[in-house]
Amino acid sequence: MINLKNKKALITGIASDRSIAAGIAKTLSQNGVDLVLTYQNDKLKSRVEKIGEQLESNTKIFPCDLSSDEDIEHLHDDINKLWGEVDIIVHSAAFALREELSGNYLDNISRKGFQIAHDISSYSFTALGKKFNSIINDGGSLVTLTYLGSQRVVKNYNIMGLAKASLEANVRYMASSLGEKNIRVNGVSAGPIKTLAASGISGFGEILKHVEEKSPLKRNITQDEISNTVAFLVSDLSSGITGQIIYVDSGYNILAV
Ligand code: NAD
Ligand code: 0WE
Repeated sequence: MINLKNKKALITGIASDRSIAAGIAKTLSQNGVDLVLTYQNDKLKSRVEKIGEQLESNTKIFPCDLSSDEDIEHLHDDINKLWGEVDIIVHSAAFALREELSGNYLDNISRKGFQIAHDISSYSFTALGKKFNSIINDGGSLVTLTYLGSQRVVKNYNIMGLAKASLEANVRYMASSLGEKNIRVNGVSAGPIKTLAASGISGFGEILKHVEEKSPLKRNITQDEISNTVAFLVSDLSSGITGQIIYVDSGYNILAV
């Protein structure tokens, strides 16, 4: 059975109770995992604190803007003081300029926007692996969240598709890098789900409807289904799995026509 009791997890990417990372925090907490939750900026601090208070296990909250090496270093020092070790790192952050997430890819892309998307959505996972490497325990597990737009052209996903392709390659290279220490690295490719990152995306409602009509399971996925897969990936049940992208998408990715 799944046993995560007294494991220590760092969870990034909570912005609301709908966040995929908030669901992961709830599930890991229910399985006896001690948590550090991070928030991106002061605007999100109280929200993340409130989510932390509602959890069942020991939870600490620290700031971390993942675009800042200084913030990541401070977070490392905070966690090193608190625990001196960590078993689980969940990376659940992505960002691209809003104006580059719609319309024609080549019309709207810029050098700066390209860099920002790759920096926040892919390099930040590398940065966490690099900074925390020396305090991740034997048997540790890193997980990130990705989307099918890395593999196929999804209308309006645009630059985020390239950033997710980079993130998925990152999963493989980080798995190779950390494998000799018995630390595993995997990605969960989630189907569309209504979160802040999805709000205001033009056509998102149609994407949800399309998956409901066409996917093998004929429905959309839930926050809990993502969390349960992450719980599996950070537990010993998945001890032989590393460098993989696991689809939690009602089977949508297998379809052609
Ligand atoms: P969300 O808006 O709740 O979470 C996105 C998080 O990214 C926020 O907490 C935000 O604070 C964080 N973030 C952005 N820039 C940051 C920075 N500079 N420093 C620190 N944190 C930063 O939305 P979500 O849907 O829960 O997204 C989480 C992950 O899941 C993302 O990687 C997203 O690409 C991925 N994903 C989402 C969906 C979906 O349909 N919602 C599907 C597949 C994958
Ligand atoms: O990865 C994502 C979205 C990530 C995202 C969202 C935003 C909105 C606010 C990155 N950057 C920003 N920047 C903002 O200013 N998803 C998988 C959800 C998503 O976004 C889409 C999708 C899907 C699915 C955008 C277009 C088409 C489909």
